[in-house]
Order: sequence, then structure tokens, then C-alpha cells
Amino acid sequence: MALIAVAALLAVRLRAETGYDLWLRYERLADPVQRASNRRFATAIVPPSRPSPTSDAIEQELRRALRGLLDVDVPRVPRPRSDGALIVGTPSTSPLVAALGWADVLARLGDEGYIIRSTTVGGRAATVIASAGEAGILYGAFHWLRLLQTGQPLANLDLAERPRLERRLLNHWDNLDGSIERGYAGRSLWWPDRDDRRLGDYARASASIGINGAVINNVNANPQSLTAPFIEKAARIADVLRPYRIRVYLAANFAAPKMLGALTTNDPLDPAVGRWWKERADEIYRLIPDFGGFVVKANSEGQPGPQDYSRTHADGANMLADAVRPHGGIVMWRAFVYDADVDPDRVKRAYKEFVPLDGRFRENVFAQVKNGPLDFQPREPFHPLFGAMPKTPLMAELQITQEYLGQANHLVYLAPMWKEFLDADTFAKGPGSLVAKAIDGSLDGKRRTGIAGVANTGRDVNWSGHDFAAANWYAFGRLAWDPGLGAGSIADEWIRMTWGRSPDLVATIRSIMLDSRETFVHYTMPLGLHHVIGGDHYAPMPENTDPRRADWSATYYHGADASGIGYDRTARGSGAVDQYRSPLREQWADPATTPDALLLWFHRLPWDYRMKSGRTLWDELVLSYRRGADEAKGLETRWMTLRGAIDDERYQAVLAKLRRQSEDAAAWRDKCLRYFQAAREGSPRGRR
Ligand code: GCV
Repeated sequence: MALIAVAALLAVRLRAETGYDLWLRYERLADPVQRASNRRFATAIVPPSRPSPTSDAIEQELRRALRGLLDVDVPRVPRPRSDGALIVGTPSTSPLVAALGWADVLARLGDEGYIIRSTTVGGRAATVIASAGEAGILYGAFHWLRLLQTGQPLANLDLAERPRLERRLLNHWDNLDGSIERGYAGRSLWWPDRDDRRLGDYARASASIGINGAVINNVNANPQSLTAPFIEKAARIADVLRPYRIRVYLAANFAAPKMLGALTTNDPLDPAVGRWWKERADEIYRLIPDFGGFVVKANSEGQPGPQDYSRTHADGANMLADAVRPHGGIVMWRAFVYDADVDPDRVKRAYKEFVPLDGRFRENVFAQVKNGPLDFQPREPFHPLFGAMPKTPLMAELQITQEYLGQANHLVYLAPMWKEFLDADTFAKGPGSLVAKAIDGSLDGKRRTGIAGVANTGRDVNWSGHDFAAANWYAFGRLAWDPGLGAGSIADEWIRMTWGRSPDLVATIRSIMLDSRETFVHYTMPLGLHHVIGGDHYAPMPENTDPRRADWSATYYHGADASGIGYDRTARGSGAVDQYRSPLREQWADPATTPDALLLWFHRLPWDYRMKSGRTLWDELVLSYRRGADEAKGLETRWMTLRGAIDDERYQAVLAKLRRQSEDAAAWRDKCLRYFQAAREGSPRGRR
């Protein structure tokens, strides 16, 4: 018997340590005193008296977590019979919550906001998780669990939260055949067929961080996604996600009417085209009543769009917006456009095309704008469209999947990079006009707000291919909920829930995570060098000169030769600095006042240019590459101090990845330095 018990325990432990359980491991609190004292706050669960799929999901989650963390099976009761009950509900689903008289404050917090408060109900001490809406109690329950998981006190709680952004979406670049564009963690969770257990766990994990939408197909969209069999499949996916308050969205191919053989044109101003899209929208909403809407990549990287008919992006977006508006849907029209005819400098093109359209979109259209003007590089200045379209809701697009950041092989914690973006000052309305305010609507009084992250999930056991890539999924959700959170505090939460709670372990892993992005920058894009890449966007290819397009070529960006290196974006060059407001445009127009981290983004400089450090540009470049490779090695050695402090399976898996990372970093340093050294000497190998 005892043997069976041990075997069962081991089996649970092994399953739990594959990474599959993410930050919802609910590992038993080791200290029995702590377990006992926490049990006092969870003696019973009082769910809403009017249950729903969401309240069932909450109850299941609470029970699962309490069993794991506190080793206790908590009874479900209709009303508290002793101290320590956990009461969950909305004023309309729980008479106990209604009787508390919190309706006004809950209404102010909205359907997704919540209160967690220690109070007295019927003379018994209780913790109440209350919201005006079902989503709010779901998020509140996960918040309370996070307190428990991270070892925070559960007594005297008085918390009130609401999300700062309305739409918090994962964008899945999943193809209908199951492959994933820029996916490094196995095949799609739902195409061509879903795995309901995984899908349910995906929904739990996403809901726990406040994600409320998922675009389930690639923005390079297959028009088949709008046909009956796929809409039917999308509806079944929506059924699994709905209890977790995650709406399904679809990427739409603008040329679908023609490609599916229904019409002979896709012209957005042709009434037949508008009618076709309305019918598609009606059909989708019949099966998915809470369908979120469409995201569209149009006239970008060969995708069709309204410009094929000499119409504008606004014409195209508005036609689709009219189709979904009667149902409450939205359109996310991507601003990732870089038509070479618009401007010789790729980073200027989207701004030039979109700023004139401000005010010309329907109210249910978002312009979806990547964080930087190029393409998810390890470091970019913020996209100048933030702060430049006061009349158009802007949905920021971040990339969780690490296309240009070591994919699923390198440990790079992205929250510091996203914070750099969110905290950047656009100066659009004077100092303090942060990007975060342009997104949360407060800068221009916008009602519609949102953020999207290109997901890194797949069918790999640990979901994201690298145990630390899951931290980026986690951090994206937390920042989408509150862009004001710190990268360090998010890391702290995630580590405690994912790896363990001992202070030394937390401190070591936190330092690894917080250093990792700068380390990656040091060995891949020192001093603002960008797009030094080719092929599959993994390893640097400074020699890459793509015959298809100059702006897919590393040499177009760095231009290294005997005279110098970098892209001149001052008035003498492309003038891209002028897309930013004062004082940024003046600061960035002068190498002396440009931060070193963006120097070669904005300037072309001679190799012997004297840096702020007193070193020459070349010496500084060498130093950065060397430093990056040394730091990558340092991540590995720091990780090795954790041997025995965490389960061996994940320890070894991460160690193997870190070994590869430090080998790559050394190889990339050598390759780039050899190339730039040759360019500097004017040798043909280094020339464009
Ligand atoms: C979905 C980059 C990626 C493409 C991606 C594109 C986009 O160019 O390399 O894979 O396509 O961005 O965001 O549309």
C-alpha cells in the first residue's frame, strides 16, 4: 500500500515536472505550519447559487489548487458554516455577495474587475471574491490563488483590480494544416484537430493571466478559414475557451471572395463584396455568438488588400467593420506595411501610409501596430505611430514567440524589452505621454483599447519549447492586464509558481531572467545594429544580401564598409528621426545625444568615431560582442548553481539549452566580428 502511495506520488511529481503545468503547478507548500495557517482561509468554498460554466471552472480550479498546495479537499457549501469560507460570486449570481452592498463599487470596476476582501458574512470570517461579471470572479479567483502560490498573506485582504486594457489577445500564427509560422514549440493546439485536454489547459493558463481573446489562425491567412467546415471547427474551439472568457477571433484573407470562387472582385467599395463579408460574418456569429472579430494583414508582404483596387486601408477596414459591427465585433487592421514605393527607408513607410488615415476608420477598427517600426528586433525605438493617431484606437502588437530572439533555444525574458516600449515617452502631448497611455486610451480619451501578443504555444510538452519561454507568455498576460507592472515583480511571481519559493532560488533565477535580454542584444545587435539576420531569422548573417528585396537584407541596414557602419536616419539620411516628436527628434538626430543602444539605428558613423566611453566605435562593437558571449556563458554557470534545488528533469533541459545558447553566442560573436573586421578593412568579403 505504502509502495503504491509512493509510486503514485512519484508519478505525479514526474508529470508535474515536464513543464506542462506551467505556473499552475500548485506544488504543495513544504512547511506544514504554513499549510495549516493557510487552510484557515479556505475551510469551504461557497460558489454562486446560480452556477455557470465559468463558476464551475472556478470551483474546479480552486479545489485542484487547494488539494495541491494545502493538501486538503475543501467542501462546497451553500453558505458559510464556520470561519474561513471562500465566497465567490457576482451580485446577480450570489445572494451573499448581493447582500454585501458592494454593487456600486463592483459596477465601477466593470465585468472584468473584482474585489478580494476579508470580511464577515453571517457572523463568520470569510474571504469574498466578487465582481459585477463572471469574468471578474474568474480573474479574482486566479489572483487569490497567486497570493497563495507565491506565499503572500491571506489575512486582511482588501484588493480591487480592473484591467487597464480592454482586449488582451494572443495571436496564433497557426496554419490550418497544423504548422505554425514562427512557431518553435511543435504543432498547432487546434489545427487540423484539437486536443481538448490541452485546449482546456491552454484556456486555464491564459485566463489565469487575464487573456480574453485568441486569434486562432495565421495572419497570412488561408481563405479556407472562412468556409463552413473551418467555422464549425472554430465554433468547437470557442466552446472550450468560453468558460474561461476567451473569445475566438479569426484572421481574414482580404481576397477571400475571389479566392473562394464566390465573386470576381475583392473591391471593398463594390456592394457585392460588402454583402459577401456581411453574410460570412452572420454565418460566423450564428455559430459563435461571442466571436470577437477579424484581424487583417493587407497589402503587406505579398498579401492582398484594398490597394489592389486603388482603395485605401481605411476603405478595406471599414467594409469589414460594417460586416461585424451589428454583432459587436471589431476589426484589427495591421499597420505592418512597408511598400518600397512609399519611402526608401523601410522604417518610415507605415507611418507615412497610416497617419493620413487617422479619423477615417470606423469606430470599431483598431490599427494594430508592432512595438517597433521594423519587425520585432531585439531592440527598436518605439513605433512612431504611437502618439501619432489620436483618433484611431491603436492595438499594440508584441511578439511572444522569439522569432529574432533565439527562438526556443535561447533564454531571453522579454518583459524588460516590453517595459522599455510601454514606458517610452512619445512626447505627443508633452512630457509623460507614454506609449502605455497611447495604448490604454488615456492619452487621447479613447474608449477602445487593446494589446496583442504573437503566441509561442504549441504541442511540445512544456508548451513553448523552452521552460523559460513560458515566462514570456506569462509576462505578456500580466502586462496586458496592467502595463504598469514591473518586469522584476512579474518574474518573481512566475518563478515562485514555476520553480520554487526559496529566496536564493528566486534571486538566482530572477537575475538570470532580468539580465538575459541585454545579454542577447550584446551578442546580436550591439549599439542598435539591426536585422543582422537572414534565413530563418535565427543566426546572424551580416553578409545576407537578399536578391528578392533590399529591405530583407542585412547589408541594407548595416551598410558596413571601410567608411563606417549604420543607417543614417537623420536629415542627411532618410530623415526617419522626424517621425518622432521633439525633443526626441533632436536628441536622436545627433550621435552625441543618441543613447548608445540606438546609435547605429539612427546613425552611420566611421569606425573611429569616439564613443561616450572614450573608446572607438569599432572597439565598443568588439567589446559588446565579447561581453555578450561572456554573459551568455555566465547565464549557464549561474544556472548550474541551482543543481539539486529544482527537479532534475527541468534543470537538465534548461542546462542543455543554456549550453547551446553560450555556444551560439560565441559563434555569432566570432562570425560578426570577422565580417565587420573585413568590411572595415575594405575587403570584398565584408562589402555590400
Ligand atoms: C506572419 C515577419 C515574420 C513573418 C510574419 C510577419 C508579420 O516578417 O517574419 O513570418 O508573418 O512578420 O508580422 O506579418
